[in-house]
Amino acid sequence: MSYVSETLETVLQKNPGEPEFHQAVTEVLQSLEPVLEKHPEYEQAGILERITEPDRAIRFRVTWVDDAGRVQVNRGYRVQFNNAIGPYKGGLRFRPSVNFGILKFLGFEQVFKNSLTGLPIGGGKGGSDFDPKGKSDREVMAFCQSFMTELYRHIGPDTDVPAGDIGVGGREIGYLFGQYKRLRNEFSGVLTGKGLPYGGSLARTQATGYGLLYFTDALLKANEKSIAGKTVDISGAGNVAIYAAEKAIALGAKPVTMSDSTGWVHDADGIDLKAVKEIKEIRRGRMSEYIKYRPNAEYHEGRGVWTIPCDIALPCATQNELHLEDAEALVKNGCTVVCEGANMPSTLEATQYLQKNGILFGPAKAANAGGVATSALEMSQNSMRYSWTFEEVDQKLKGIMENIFANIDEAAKEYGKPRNYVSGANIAGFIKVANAMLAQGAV
Ligand code: NDP
Ligand code: 2IT
Repeated sequence: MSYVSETLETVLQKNPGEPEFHQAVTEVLQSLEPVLEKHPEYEQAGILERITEPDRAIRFRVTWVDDAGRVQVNRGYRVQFNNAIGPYKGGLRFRPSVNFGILKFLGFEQVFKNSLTGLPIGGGKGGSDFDPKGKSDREVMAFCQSFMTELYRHIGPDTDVPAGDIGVGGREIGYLFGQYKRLRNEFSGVLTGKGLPYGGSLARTQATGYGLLYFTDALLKANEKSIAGKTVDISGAGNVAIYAAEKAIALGAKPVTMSDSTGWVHDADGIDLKAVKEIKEIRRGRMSEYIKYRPNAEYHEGRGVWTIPCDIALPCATQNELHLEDAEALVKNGCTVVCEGANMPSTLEATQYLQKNGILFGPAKAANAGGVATSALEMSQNSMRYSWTFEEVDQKLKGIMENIFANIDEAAKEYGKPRNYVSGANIAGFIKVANAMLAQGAV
């Protein structure tokens, strides 16, 4: 049995009941066969066993009081996966479905994603099963303060720098930062995604979505295609989806779908982003309200975005939201490009089907790295006690995304898998971290 197969078997055995973690590790390790064959020193140093085991995983109780005066209890987590190339870095997710398996998959993916950015950041992820939906601002604040009252002892600007993810946006980061500052009596860049008046970076809000489009543009250009004039299916209606749609429109494409966890809209005339921002960013409402703004659009309960014919599909909601039958529908309807804005939105079967059918497939850890890359730029600005203009940050982001595409394209070719950007991303992301681990000895 090969080193890869042996390690994979052990990982699956040692981490029962964590299907998302199994899925992420399976995909990455399978891509690494040719690298491990060429570099036996990685096996000697136990790199695969180490890189699949988090450095540290913390779980704690979060107690807070709701508006009715009742004491509530949630679980808080932080998975510090790997800090070979920089402090742990990665978002916090607040969603009832959060558990160790999901955070381990996200933390594991983050290690390779952060490596691909070319910036000095390790990988981590955290969060809680707390649901911000339907909570008052005061309840969200009470929760965030209690969450940080435990988390603060494990993080720091040179140790671990959390940020947002599903359910964690500017409001939550503000409350978390305020409590950290109070507990440590320290004003530092311990979180990213901060508000502009207190150390946030211009363009961080837009970065994941914009970055996804810069990446997609680079991928299309390398394959003699362009974005202008294309029809785009987008899923989700959160931070990533909204700014993906905004940049797609700016580049001359037409997004025709968006969704939330209740339902989805199809607007054949092109999504009205002003309406979506008002519903989601200002009122924290539901996509069902979209048809009040656009009576000609359709709203459907459930899932169904991928049934709408498109040229480019951008899944931007959550893991495993694009199934095999969705992949089949996309191919049948003439879609030629899928780039992942969410983390691991395509199942393994869907990914394989899309690749086998000639779809240009941009995997999450490369395509959505613009968010964390801009978080790293926020850390740089905080360290310098300085801020760059929107244009400066946006230009750097664009350069980073173009570089990521060039590097994964190159790695895919070097290891005999041209245009297999899944392999390219896994290989290029892995090599930098593995070499840093080799250099630092058996730690
Ligand atoms: P938001 O909370 O801003 O938005 C999430 C969107 O996805 C909402 O529309 C939400 O619907 C929908 N959604 C969430 N879970 C589900 C589900 N189980 N089924 C259907 N729809 C769902 O999060 P983000 O936009 O920040 O994150 C979206 C994805 O992008 C995640 O996979 C995240 O890990 C990834 N990502 C985020 C980055 C960032 O910088 N924010 C960076 C890189 C990746 P509803 O309103 O009903 O909850
Ligand atoms: O999945 C991700 O890359 C994020 N949620 C962003 C992490 C960050 O530290 O900005």
